[in-house]
Amino acid sequence: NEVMVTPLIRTTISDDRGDEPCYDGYPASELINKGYEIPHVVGLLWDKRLISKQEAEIIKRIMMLSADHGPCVSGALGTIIAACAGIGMSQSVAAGLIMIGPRFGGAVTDAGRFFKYAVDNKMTVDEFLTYMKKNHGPVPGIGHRVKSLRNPDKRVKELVGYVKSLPIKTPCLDFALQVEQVTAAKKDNLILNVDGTMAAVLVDIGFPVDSLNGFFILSRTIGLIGHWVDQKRQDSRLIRLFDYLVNYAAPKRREV
Ligand code: Q5B
Repeated sequence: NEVMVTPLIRTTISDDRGDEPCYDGYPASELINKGYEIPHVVGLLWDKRLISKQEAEIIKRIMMLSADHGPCVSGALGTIIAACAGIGMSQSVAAGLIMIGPRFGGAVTDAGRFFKYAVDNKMTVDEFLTYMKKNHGPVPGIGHRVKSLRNPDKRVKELVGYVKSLPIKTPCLDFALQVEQVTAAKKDNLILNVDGTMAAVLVDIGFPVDSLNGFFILSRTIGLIGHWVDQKRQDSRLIRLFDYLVNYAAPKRREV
């Protein structure tokens, strides 16, 4: 007797029931043997689309440029502190990943969403900035703690230069660069940052807005794993902040 069961979940991206996984219908071994690369797998699993060679090259460059940004950024610091506390790899990497949010690394989705909104609605830069100020606050994808007009972000210049050398239309990137002209003139660290650049480029090559933070998360995971292995290799010891790094603003000890 056949028993009919209502499926618990529905998937539309992959199938593991044969002798190997198929990503959006493409067997993994065929992808490997026909010269496809990791960005193609990203395209299939995140956007159900076998992306072109040109798009794959753009994604590869985005991943390489954003894989790590040193030990001082929120994500790496979270992973390093956890590693030094003796925490295992997956939890330490998760501690770093949890830092990815609206201010650090996780502004890609919203940057893409809002740049696209502006382009779709044919907004001028001034209209866009007024709209953002009134409705949402700081523009995602704009601003950096240490990079500025005086200390430009080479990653951004590199990606913009490469994408602009290709025969593709880049309305979001063009708009984001126009926004930067206005914001950076007001304050010199309000440049188009790595999140904003990735976002604009990825929207221009058709990736869905909701997938965009995934590009930072995926790439930066490479770096976070590196930081964990690095601390482990050095047999690093527990980190405890020195008192002089803290502004103790709590009331002095008093009687109850
Ligand atoms: N203001 C990133 O801010 C940062 C403004 C703005 C209008 C803005 C800030 C921000 C949007 C989120 C974003 C991704 C927090 C950054 C990344 C990866 C990384 C990291 C690394 C890597 C820096 C001071 C004054 C205030 C603000 C105004 C600032 N941003 N106004 N639009 N976007 N950006 N995040 O310098 O009048 O004084 O009150 O939130 O895109 O995460 O390497 O570090 O690879 O790991 O700390 O590159 O820009 O200054 O926040 O104190 O603001 O500027 O309103 O104005 P800051 P804040 P006022 S890339």
